[in-house]
Amino acid sequence: MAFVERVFSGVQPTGNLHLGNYLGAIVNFVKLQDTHNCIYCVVDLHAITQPVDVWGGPAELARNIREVTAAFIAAGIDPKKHIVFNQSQVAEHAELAWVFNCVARMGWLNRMTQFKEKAGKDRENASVGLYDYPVLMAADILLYRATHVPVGEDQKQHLELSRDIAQKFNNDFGDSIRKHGGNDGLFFPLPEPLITGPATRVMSLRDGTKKMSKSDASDYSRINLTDDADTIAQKIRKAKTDPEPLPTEEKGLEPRPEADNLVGIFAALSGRSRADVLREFGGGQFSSFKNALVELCVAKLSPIAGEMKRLVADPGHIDAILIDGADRARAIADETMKLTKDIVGFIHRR
Ligand code: AQP
Repeated sequence: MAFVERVFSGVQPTGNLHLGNYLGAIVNFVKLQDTHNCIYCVVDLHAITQPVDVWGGPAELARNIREVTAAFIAAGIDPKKHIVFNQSQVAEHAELAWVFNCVARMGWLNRMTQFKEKAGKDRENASVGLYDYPVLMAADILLYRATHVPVGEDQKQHLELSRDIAQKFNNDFGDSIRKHGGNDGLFFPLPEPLITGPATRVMSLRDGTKKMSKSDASDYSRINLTDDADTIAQKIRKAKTDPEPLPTEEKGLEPRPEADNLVGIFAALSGRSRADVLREFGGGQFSSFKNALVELCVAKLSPIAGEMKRLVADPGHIDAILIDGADRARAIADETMKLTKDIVGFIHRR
């Protein structure tokens, strides 16, 4: 029996929400609302896996949770038709993560490149939560038995781990799953990553070989969703390029990561292909292309920034949206958790 299609994805409230988060994830969240039931989560339990100075402490965390929620809504996510909530309000995320901790293997987690990058050289000092991050992510998705997960390219490996965990759980408990009437011995679906669009990996404006990232020390490396028009213009004008004119064909972008990145951003924001963008700007200087990119970025992002500002000015309204979303998410999560307990053999109140 096939699983009912359901979309789940999350964004961490760690500040500096940027164009990469928007083009790699949020734009696709918005599109999927037309075809799927969607659950979009502000993953605050993930945020605290980093040192406190990275996520900013309690007041900053609450502010960032509301800001990500505002970005979802300002970008076009409808919290009435779909579900928008913050992770820590649904305790089953942590509960299922514990079960999955006992399914996932150390060897699988040891291969996760994000942990290696984020822990850096001082691995002994990284939190256990940072190491366990991908297991919690598997729980986030599978708690809703989600079948599709829109993410940026950097999350591909974690999605593969979620599939491995789902598969091992289904294998380990196959007989019990059948006994409890589950889907021909399949309880959890193997979630599919949706890594789509021309900007699945937006790069830093200062270094075309590095991902645009919230935690980059230089604010000039990224365009934040809250940047005003002047700041966007300054950042794009200062963005690193090379001395050559833009190529006329896509192939010419291959050895030029900064040019490729800017053309990719233009393509994604305008809904055109890279080839089409190069047909218009190829052979020309970066300065005129950058002027057009500034205009496009400001036209697309300013209304979102304005709406975010309006929404965060009313925290009570945002909190009510999150509480309502959490109530609806919990109803689904509770059902999955009860069935999981039956399958594993835990005694519980029905
Ligand atoms: N540069 C990017 N290009 C395309 N997609 C991106 N995403 C992140 N950066 C890019 C996608 O945005 C979604 C939310 O990301 P996240 O908040 O969960 O965390 P992250 O991937 O750790 O984001 P950052 O900005 O890169 O933060 P730091 O600096 O902490 O590493 C995800 O779908 C992600 O793929």
